[in-house]
Amino acid sequence: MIDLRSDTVTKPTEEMRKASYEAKVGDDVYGEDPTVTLLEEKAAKILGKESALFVTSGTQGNQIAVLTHCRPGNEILLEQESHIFYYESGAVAALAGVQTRTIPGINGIMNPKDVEAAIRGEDQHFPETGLICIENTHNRAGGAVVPVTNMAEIYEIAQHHSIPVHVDGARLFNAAASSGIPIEEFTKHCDTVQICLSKGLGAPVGSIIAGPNEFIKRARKWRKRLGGGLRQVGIIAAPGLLALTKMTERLSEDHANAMFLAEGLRNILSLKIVNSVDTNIVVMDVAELDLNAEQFVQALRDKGVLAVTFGPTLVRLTTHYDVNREDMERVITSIDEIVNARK
Ligand code: TLP
Repeated sequence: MIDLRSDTVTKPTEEMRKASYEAKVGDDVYGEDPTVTLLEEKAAKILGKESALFVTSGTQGNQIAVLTHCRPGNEILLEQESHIFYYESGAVAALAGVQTRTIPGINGIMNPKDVEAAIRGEDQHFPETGLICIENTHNRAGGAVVPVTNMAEIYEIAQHHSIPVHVDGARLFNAAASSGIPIEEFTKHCDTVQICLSKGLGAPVGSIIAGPNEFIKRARKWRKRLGGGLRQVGIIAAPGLLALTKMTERLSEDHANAMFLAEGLRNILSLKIVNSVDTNIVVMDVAELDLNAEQFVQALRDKGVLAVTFGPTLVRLTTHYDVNREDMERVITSIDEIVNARK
């Protein structure tokens, strides 16, 4: 099977498995796990923030950020297709007790004017705007890169209104690799950021949230409340360290594979690539084939390729460390066969 469902499917490398085996560990709730401490220190430095916290998943990291920034009854502003809104099972409502105000973006990019217009005033009828979230790269916009300039404009507005900004940077290293701009140029335009170690970077588990010392201290308490205080966590932090230090440089290979795949698919008439393919995600529309996305995904599965539906007629293909150029060629051939069989 060629698994293009997500970059979350990558298996840890031999080096990661060995690092887990050899990791120095201790009880991290006592602050005694040297490996996770090293990972948190390194991550804070790379992300240009005072402190960082290891969490179990991107969802947990985003939720801890919302819980730490907001109070129940707050309103948070976020792009209408953002992961926090679309894919986190309503957690911001269920856990933090905040309501969402969504802003339609173009390619995942919110117009700073729309963000400013959505910030609430003093009227007693209004909820307080507690947080602005930006997602970069933007998953449902097909891995689109949100430009540093857009983040800077939104951050300036947020600071003017004393509202914090959180970046869901599950794939922020992809944004940095694609644009050739260092990651700290992105992260300097937010208060807090969440990055995933277990997507394109290949670690088996884990995310990082980074921000000011005082924020991370409170976030640590929220992590504990959620049952995320872990003990000999060095076992899983050790692969995370390798992900952070050794895997970021190679993300451009995934981007090149996605571009190659998109090019091949563009040559197939009656298929439409609907995203800009900035990074490792290709989204195609199969409407013209008279198939819905589910039927197309099943047809692909029958040919040994795994993909996910992304809308009634949209299918997402994601490249990652465990697939190569040859796999891309096979996927193009398989899709070509499915399309030809419909003629
Ligand atoms: N995204 C997953 C699914 O949940 C949709 C995927 O396959 O793309 N932020 C963004 C932008 C994400 O894309 C994801 C995962 C998360 C947060 C959550 O990360 P995890 O899965 O570690 O909770």
